[in-house]
Amino acid sequence: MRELKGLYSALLGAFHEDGSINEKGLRQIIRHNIDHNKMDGLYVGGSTGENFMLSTDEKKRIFEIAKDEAKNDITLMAQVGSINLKESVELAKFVTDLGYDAISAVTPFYYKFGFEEVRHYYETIVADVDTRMVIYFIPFLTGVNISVEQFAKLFENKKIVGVKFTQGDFYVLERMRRAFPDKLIFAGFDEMLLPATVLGIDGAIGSTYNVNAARARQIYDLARANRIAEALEVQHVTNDLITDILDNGLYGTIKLLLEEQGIEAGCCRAPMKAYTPEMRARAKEIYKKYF
Ligand code: HMN
Repeated sequence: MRELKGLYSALLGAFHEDGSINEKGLRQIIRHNIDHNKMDGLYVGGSTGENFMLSTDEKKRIFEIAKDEAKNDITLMAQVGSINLKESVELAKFVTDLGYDAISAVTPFYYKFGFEEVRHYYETIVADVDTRMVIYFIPFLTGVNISVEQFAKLFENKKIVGVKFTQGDFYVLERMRRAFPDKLIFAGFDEMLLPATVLGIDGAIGSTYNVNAARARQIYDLARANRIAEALEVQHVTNDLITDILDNGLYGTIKLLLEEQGIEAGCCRAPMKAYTPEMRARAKEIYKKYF
């Protein structure tokens, strides 16, 4: 079984202007993450992949393309969560058959699901697949909170091996590390990679690693070697970059930065907005400033 620890790029979606999948661009982004960024893993079908705006068939196609392009060159984790539980179950089987190393699922969102419903959701997704599940915990987007005690209940299922922790409350992160030394904790906020690493995470999954992999690797390695002052210098530059990216439109700007490196990263999918000339010009400035 393949090691799941390490740094993952959350794979971007590449789309044509009409919203269809840009397969060539997607393959280039995948290769860039493997060959140039030297990432340990790819998180396919997450927020960064604009997954929640896609049909089931489109999600499957992206999972297929990623596996076909990556083969066994990198660890592959597939985000299969959806508030359509039947779809999640179908996707979990689909990616497991494709040979993905692990699955992940966002907490069910939109309706205010109670904990027993959340638990039933995870138990149902993993029931018939022989794989490992990483819970995708992102309360600021889903509105769903899970307490440390509730995580303990979810983790009773041995197939549920970890959590992608995308939350700014590091008291909770510390409590999670303390409570679950044998579970995998992945940090989800790139701007807090250094403090998360100090607290003992097992890896990190992020959108900006598609373009900022070298600095992320430095932060992660320096922090683990206890060279905190040096890691902080790199985190400062990284956060200047992330602030500029967020100001200009998160996923679009990352794609435009990839475009500057000759990668056909394509457009975002509506209802995300199309690029404006100003946004393109600003992305060029950001590229010059940081790369
Ligand atoms: C995913 O599901 O695609 C990623 O794992 C999400 C990841 O946690 C990113 N979060 C969101 O985009 C909501 C971060 O990398 C984030 O983009 C970054 O820290 C900038 O805020």
